[in-house]
Amino acid sequence: MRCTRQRPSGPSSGFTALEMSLAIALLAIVAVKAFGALQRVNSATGASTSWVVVEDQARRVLQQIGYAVMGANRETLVPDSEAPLSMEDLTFQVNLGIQDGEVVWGDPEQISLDELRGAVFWSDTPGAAQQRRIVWTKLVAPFLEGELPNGMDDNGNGLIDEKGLSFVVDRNAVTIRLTLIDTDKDGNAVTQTVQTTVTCRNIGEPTP
Ligand SMILES: [Ca+2]
Ligand SMILES: [Ca+2]
Repeated sequence: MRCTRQRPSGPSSGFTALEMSLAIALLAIVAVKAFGALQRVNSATGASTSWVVVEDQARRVLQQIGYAVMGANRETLVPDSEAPLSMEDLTFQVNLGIQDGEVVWGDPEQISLDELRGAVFWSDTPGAAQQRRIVWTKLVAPFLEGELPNGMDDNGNGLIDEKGLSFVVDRNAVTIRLTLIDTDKDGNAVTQTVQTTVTCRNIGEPTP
């Protein structure tokens, strides 16, 4: 008796060309959707990261400026413009401690805005040959958030055309405003504005 092997038939006989085409098409659709979702997640993560970096830097720089101004002698603040005028540079001397019953004042220090570079600098002995200069940030916006260079107070804070860093002195208090701006990886602007008012702790004439 001769046995012959027959090819199985029915659903278990494997994929047909049509089924294979459908499967490939479905896989392609799933892959496209997954890639799109991944791109959206990456984009959101990038924007979030940029925002966090700018916010952290704005708060850190504001704190650095605040600490410096708190240690300054009110009488040494130059200039000392009051609202609606503001200034973007501040020169001062800080209290270094007591020696022989006398307050010892440090050399003049300056916090200044380099508008072209969008940078805030701290420096000591401004104008001297051996001046130290340290960059605190390079993300300063040309003007405070919401402000335009038009001779008007666009953002309603009582100041006219204030820059991305501004100081306003009111008796012993100094209000510091700062707007940082950067772009995320998609080219969208990321802006953070912070503000604080600190009081100069030291009143009185510095040592000449
Ligand atoms: Ca304003
Ligand atoms: Ca304006």
